[in-house]
Amino acid sequence: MNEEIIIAQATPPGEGAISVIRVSGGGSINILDSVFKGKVKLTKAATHTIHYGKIISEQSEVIDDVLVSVFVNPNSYTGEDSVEISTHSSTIVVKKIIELLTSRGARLAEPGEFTKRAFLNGKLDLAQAEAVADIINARTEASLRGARNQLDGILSQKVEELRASLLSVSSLLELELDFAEEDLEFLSAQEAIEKTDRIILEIESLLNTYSFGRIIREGINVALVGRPNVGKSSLLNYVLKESRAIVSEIPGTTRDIIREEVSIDGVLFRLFDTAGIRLTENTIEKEGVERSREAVKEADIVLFINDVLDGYSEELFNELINLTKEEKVISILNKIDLDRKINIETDLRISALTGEGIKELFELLKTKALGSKNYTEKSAVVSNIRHYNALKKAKASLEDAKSSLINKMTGEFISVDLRLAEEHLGEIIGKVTTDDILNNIFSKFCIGK
Ligand SMILES: Nc1nc2c(ncn2[C@@H]2O[C@H](COP(=O)(O)OP(=O)(O)OP(=O)(O)O)[C@@H](O)[C@H]2O)c(=O)[nH]1
Ligand SMILES: [Mg+2]
Repeated sequence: MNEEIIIAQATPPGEGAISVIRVSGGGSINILDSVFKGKVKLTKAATHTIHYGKIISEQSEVIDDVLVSVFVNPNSYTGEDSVEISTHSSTIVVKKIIELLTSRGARLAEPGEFTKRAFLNGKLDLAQAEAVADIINARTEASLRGARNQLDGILSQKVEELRASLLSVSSLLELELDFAEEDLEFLSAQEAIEKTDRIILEIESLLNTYSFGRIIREGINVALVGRPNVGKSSLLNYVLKESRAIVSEIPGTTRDIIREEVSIDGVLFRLFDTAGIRLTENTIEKEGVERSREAVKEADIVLFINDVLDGYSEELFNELINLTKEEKVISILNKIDLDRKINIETDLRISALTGEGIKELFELLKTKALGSKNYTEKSAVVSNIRHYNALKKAKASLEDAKSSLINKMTGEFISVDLRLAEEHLGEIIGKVTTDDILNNIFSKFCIGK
């Protein structure tokens, strides 16, 4: 148990109805008690009870009327004795209470330190601790659901299962090593290869969830590109249901990238309206066109917009597929309200004026983004690059182990690789960590979490 008492404001700074100050660590209830005047002594209070009282300064002044929630270890978020003080939301009140308690031995918490302690005290594993940050950052219902699953331990459970299967193979192999002289066979090489293969396949299917998981967690970047005047900004405005970008009949209206977010069926799409791509002598427009090209390179999906007036630009399409993968490009014919009979092949025909075809565009965006796979609420999904990399390393170690088995190498070789694979899996849930990994993860949290 960590005996240092940490303190931080858990609510955002600024004015509001209530601010919450969090204090955690052995002795935190005592130090609060020493400045608290209420009906009961907090040190005598049962866990999970709330107490009304006043916080009294060193000069015996009332700083504020507060409600104190008491959590007695191990039944708290951090697993330690903790209190949460709800004050009137005033920057001064919060500052004075924090100063008072730091003068009595608490110290300011680092970002994510409460959650880090929850992890170190075994309340959460590492993947679950990361899910806490994901919940805070979730912008859509789907990303919230994904983070919830991870906090509920669905990914962790899957990783534990993989580790357990791995352990069963390696312990049988170790036995094999121990009794090598006695000609006892606990696991035939063939069986070991099959078991290893099965684990590799399971890791692979977990790895395959990453593109889905990442998009659910982070959203997807969509660039709207095309020749000038084809209706890129009009499409952006239609989707946002507001007149966000300037639209005009003059080609070259948009110069800068306009970035807006929209959530479609719970998935976050980040739309980038860009300058129409053409040869131009105008330095400002030229810079805009350069930015359009950059946007194409960075996009997960490129909406290549053409219109019925100018027709399809084969030349620009070729330029785009030099900048990005062809499968990322969706070609669109806009302004079909002007000519419904026109004979031009594109993935979609729309009108940014009337909204025709926009529903189909959303559908296509969703399938393109998420793939056809539909992971259920209960399936383990990888959404974090750290987990993805650890799984990839585990898979590589298992493949090494497998080829050692095939090549009839001695047991030690195989055991080393199996142990490595197990460690890589352990990194995901924090069975194996380093200070670097922990600092990297928790420093991205906010203070007070
Ligand atoms: N009839 C019709 N007109 C459209 C449609 N979409 C856009 N327009 C018109 O086409 C013109 C150009 O539209 P913008 O949205 O500014 O085109 P853009 O692609 O953003 O143009 P730049 O920013 O100059 O590259 C405007 O006059 C729009 O009103 C459509 O679906 N149907
Ligand atoms: Mg525009």
